[in-house]
Parts: sequence; C-alpha cells; structure tokens
Amino acid sequence: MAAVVTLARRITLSGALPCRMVSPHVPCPLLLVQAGECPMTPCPHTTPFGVLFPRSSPQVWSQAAWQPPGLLSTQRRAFSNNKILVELDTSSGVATMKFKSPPVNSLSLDFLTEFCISLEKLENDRACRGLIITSTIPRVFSSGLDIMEMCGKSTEHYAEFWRAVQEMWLRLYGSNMVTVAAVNGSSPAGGCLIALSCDYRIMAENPKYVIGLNEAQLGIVAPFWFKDTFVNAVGHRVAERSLQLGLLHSVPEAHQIGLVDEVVPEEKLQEKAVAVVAQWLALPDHARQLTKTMMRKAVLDHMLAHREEDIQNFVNFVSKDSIQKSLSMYMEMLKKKKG
Ligand code: CO8
Repeated sequence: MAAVVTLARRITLSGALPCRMVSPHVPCPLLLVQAGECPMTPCPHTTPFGVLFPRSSPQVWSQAAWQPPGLLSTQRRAFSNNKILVELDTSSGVATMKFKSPPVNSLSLDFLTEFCISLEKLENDRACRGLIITSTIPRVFSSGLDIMEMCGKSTEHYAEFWRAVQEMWLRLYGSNMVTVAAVNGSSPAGGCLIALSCDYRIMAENPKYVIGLNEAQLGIVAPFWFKDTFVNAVGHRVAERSLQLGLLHSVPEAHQIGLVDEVVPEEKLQEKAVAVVAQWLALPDHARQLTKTMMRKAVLDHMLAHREEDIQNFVNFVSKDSIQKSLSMYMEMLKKKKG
C-alpha cells in the first residue's frame, strides 16, 4: 500500500503525464494531460490513492511488469471456440492464443473465421496489449492452409476461403498489439506466414521441427503478400532462394537466416515469450504502434489495393486442372507417408 501511495504521489507531483488510457491502441489525442484532468468519465487514472498510471510511462519504462501490489490482483479471462483457446492475463495485458485443432491445426475456413474473431476481440479489448500465439498440438504449430479447402470445391468457395486467408493476415500483420509467435512445432506455408506476421518469433529446439514457405513443393506459388512478409523478415536474397526451392528449414537454419529470432528449449518457450512481450510492452504503446505501422503500412496497403484481384487470381489458379492434380497428389503423398 505504501508503495502505491508513493508512486501515486510521485506521478501527481510530476504534473504533466502521458495519458495512455483512452484506448490501449489509440493514444490519447491530448497525449499529455495534467494529472486528474483526464477527459474520460469516470477517469480510469484516479484511484483512492491518487492518480495512477498502471500502463507504461516514461517513469516506468524499465518496469514493464510492474503492478501496484495488492491493487491489481492477477486476473485471467478465457474464451474458447472449437479451434482456438484464448487466455488473457488482465494484470499484464498479455493474451495467449493456443491453436487446438487436431490433427495439425490446418487453416480451414472455420479455423480462419475463429482466428479472426478472436483477434478482433483482443484488439478491441482495452485490457489486452500483447499476444502470444502457440499450439496445443504436439509437434505441430500449424500445417498451413487446409489443402482440402482448395480441392474439388466451387469457385465461390475458393473466393470465400481466400478472403478469409487475407483477412487473417491483414488483422495479424496490422495488429496494434505486440505479437510473439511461440513456435512449438512444425510450421509450413500458411503456418509460417502466421509466425512471420508476428513482431517476434521464438522457436522450440527440436531436430524434427521445420518451418518455411514450401508452396513451390506443392506446385503452387506463394502470393505476393506472403513473399513481401517473408522479405521484410529475412531480406530479398534469402527469401528468393527459400521460396524458389520451397525450403522447409530446420530450427538452427531458420535461426541462422533470421526466419526465427530466437531458439530455446521447448520447456522454456512460454516463459521466454512472456519475457519478450514484457520487454516490447515496456515502451509507450503509441510510439511502438506508429513505428510498426510505418514499417508495415506499404505492404498492407499494397495488398489492400489488390485484394479483389488477388482473390480472382487465386480462384483462377486453384481451379486449374493441373493445380487440382498437384494438390491431390500432395495430399496422397501425405497420407502414404503415414502408412
Ligand atoms: N491440409 C489438410 N490436411 C493436412 C494438412 C494440410 N495442410 N497437413 C496435414 N494434413 C493431414 C494429413 O493428410 C493427415 O491426414 P490423415 O490423418 O487423414 O491421413 C493428418 O493431417 C496428419 O498429418 P501427418 O500424418 O502428416 O502429421 P505429422 O504430425 O506427421 O506431420 C506436418 C505434420 C509436418 C504438418 C505434415 O502434416 C505436413 O508437412 N503437412 C503438409 C503441410 C503443407 O505442406 N502445407 C501447405 C499448405 S498450402 C499453404 O499453406 C499456402 C498456400 C498458398 C496458396 C497459394 C496460391 C495457390
């Protein structure tokens, strides 16, 4: 209690403070408000102990995980659907999203829809500033797009499916939250795209895990925005070679080319992800978010400008007999590998 009062007094005495509370994702339009002059009703900064700023401010940049002892008890909220479980720790502002769609977390239309709904809920939740994405399925983070959604369906279905893939990427790549992929299994193609769309990737050490954009191996071509996202992470030359050869990289190789930022033993993965999010959240949201937008906007805008054309291209491409044949053969190969 004494610590809270001391902090509140220190903040109150410092006068002008950055207001971060209008929305976790939208900086206060005034940016600086005088303590106690917050335009919100009721003012979320005012506590029985004075004016309080639990979110990061210049005074607490190095103490991202700091909470007033006894004032904010650790609170967990969870919501779940058929494919995804989300747990939000409201005291740290970090949600963990766990894929739970056996056998391999493939990105079906249902999965993508639930993923987008979950992302939207978190994005609009003032209590959430950071997101960790991981899997509950042993050895698989996500097997990428559900190939069955691209085989033997109508053109309307292909269009709807592709719009959902685009939507997932737009929401994740353009998210205001700090996003960390805790990659605890293999992550080919669309699975790799999910990881690449996050701000930071940590992968579990395991000689069996692979990650990469392997579309060329299936006889299909990674769309331009998959490519742009990849290039932004690893650079043009590395992306070009990896994409042309449809490479699935081992964990050490993925680390070496910068496809993943860090490799840790599997049992340390969650703990490491939490530490990384805390480190990123220690900066003022508005500065980090505007910087993220500055880095990603061109790629997002380019996709949005060509969205309908991209859907049409996908539908035309995937409807071709030769592509249907390649995809069916690939599915056969996957099933045979098992037997
Ligand atoms: N879609 C649908 N079913 C799948 C997929 C998938 N992506 N991946 C695996 N499955 C199925 C398997 O066929 C198998 O089914 P069944 O039990 O009926 O035989 C079941 O899931 C389990 O698969 P495995 O036995 O292979 O599981 P393992 O744990 O041994 O291996 C792997 C897991 C490593 C994920 C492995 O399944 C694998 O490599 N899968 C293929 C992944 C892949 O190549 N994905 C690419 C999808 S395409 C994509 O994401 C981007 C496309 C961009 C569009 C381009 C424009 C045209």
